[in-house]
Amino acid sequence: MAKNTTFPKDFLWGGAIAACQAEGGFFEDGKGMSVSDISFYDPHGSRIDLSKHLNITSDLIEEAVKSDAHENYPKRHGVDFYHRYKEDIAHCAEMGYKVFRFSIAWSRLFPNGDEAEPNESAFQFYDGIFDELEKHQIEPLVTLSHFEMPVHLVNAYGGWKNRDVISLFMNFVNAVFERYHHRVRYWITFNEINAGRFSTFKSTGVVEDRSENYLQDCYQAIHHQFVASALAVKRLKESSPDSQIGCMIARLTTYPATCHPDDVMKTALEDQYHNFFYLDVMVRGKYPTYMNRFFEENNVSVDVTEEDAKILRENIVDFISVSYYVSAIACADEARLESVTETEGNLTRGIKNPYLEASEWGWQIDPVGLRYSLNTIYQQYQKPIFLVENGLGAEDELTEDYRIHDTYRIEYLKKHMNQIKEAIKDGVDVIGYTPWSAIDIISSGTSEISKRYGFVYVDMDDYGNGTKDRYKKDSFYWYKDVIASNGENL
Ligand code: BGP
Repeated sequence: MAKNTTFPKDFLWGGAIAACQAEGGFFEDGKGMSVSDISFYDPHGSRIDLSKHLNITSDLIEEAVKSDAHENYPKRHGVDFYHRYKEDIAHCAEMGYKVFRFSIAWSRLFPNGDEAEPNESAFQFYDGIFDELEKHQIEPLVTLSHFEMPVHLVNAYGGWKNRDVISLFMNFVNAVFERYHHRVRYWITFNEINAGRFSTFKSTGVVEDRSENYLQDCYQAIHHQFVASALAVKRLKESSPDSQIGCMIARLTTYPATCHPDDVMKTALEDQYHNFFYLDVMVRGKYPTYMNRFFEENNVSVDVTEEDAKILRENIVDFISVSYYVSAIACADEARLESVTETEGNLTRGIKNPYLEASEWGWQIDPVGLRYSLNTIYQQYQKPIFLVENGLGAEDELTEDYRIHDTYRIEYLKKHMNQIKEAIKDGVDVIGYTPWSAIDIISSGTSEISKRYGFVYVDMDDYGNGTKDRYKKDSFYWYKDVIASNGENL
């Protein structure tokens, strides 16, 4: 390994997946249906307007729950990680991973979510993953909740807006910690907890056509997740005081459209409301005062009990994890702009930045934005930062000789890794990097596999047809070399 590298010598290089997008195994172990198993694939859907996927109605839920087909619900078959995890983890080991990020599906361990005891046979599957990681000396980085809430809790309880779900989630957390606390050094509680505002159904199970005051229900649900996250910190520290547990947000980086003070002010407020609010609660242990104005102006009144406030105060996280893909633009008065074109991004849509290229899905590619994002978070909290998602979704082509020349993905990752280096030189304590994704998996937003992110290609189409065989992409060999040089050979 190269000497005096910019990346710390114990930097946690790896890759990430999520149970709901990779496992499949929909009919195995008595797994229950999760909110992600409702996500549908629409062959005629737009790639740059995801509104249809975000507006989950009661009719849609009812139709999906009645159907046990998987062709139109691709997350039900995933990429068959359930049966191929040994091969997939061996590929991670071949790349030299130090860490592998994955989630444990709540609806596999507790099919309905309100059972008193976990589904023992589901543990066998996760035991196998931990054994395989141990065999290859790869650290597990486990996400407790990655859009895998049992859909029964949506229909019978109303999802996270119901305070009872906190204790039901803690039954799941207790069962997971009891079984695995001694095998895991790094935990994340909720994947992109700010998705509760922007991808609400997937993240909290709140359904708009069942809400009197939708925004109220969104923030009450997020509050219950804050409390559950803090209780998980408390519970983990009781059994493994040395384990590290982090929160996670999607870093929704926004720039002012112009230097007009109104645009700058709007950007600052959006940063507070959509990023720092969540970190303030989970890193500082209390609601920030700027949210009082936001809640008042939006007719929201979150019920925070004395007990809640005490739990939040006494159980803050050890590290901050973020996903970073894109940046966006905020403008207080679009009439001021010569041209306004909207574009898609992770969780939110925004105005197109004329200085940035975009992917085929409209996601604006902004490597410098990553350095900016890491600096702004670290300046606020001085907590270690784990970059647990970053990658380029793109159409890849499998050649006759089973190669995938994804030079565009290598370019994307190289530019972003260079900016992580810059942030480290700026004094930011970045502890690890798990690009999205270790292998091609089902898109969270559109349920396509065609939006490929992996270092390993999966031979499958958007309906789940194909051999599901794995093929190493050019980026697989490139990343292997990056890890071997601890980030010097970019
Ligand atoms: C984030 C999710 C990931 C991943 C990523 C990319 O919101 O945490 O699960 O999917 O988005 O989004 P997509 O798969 O829609 O391109």
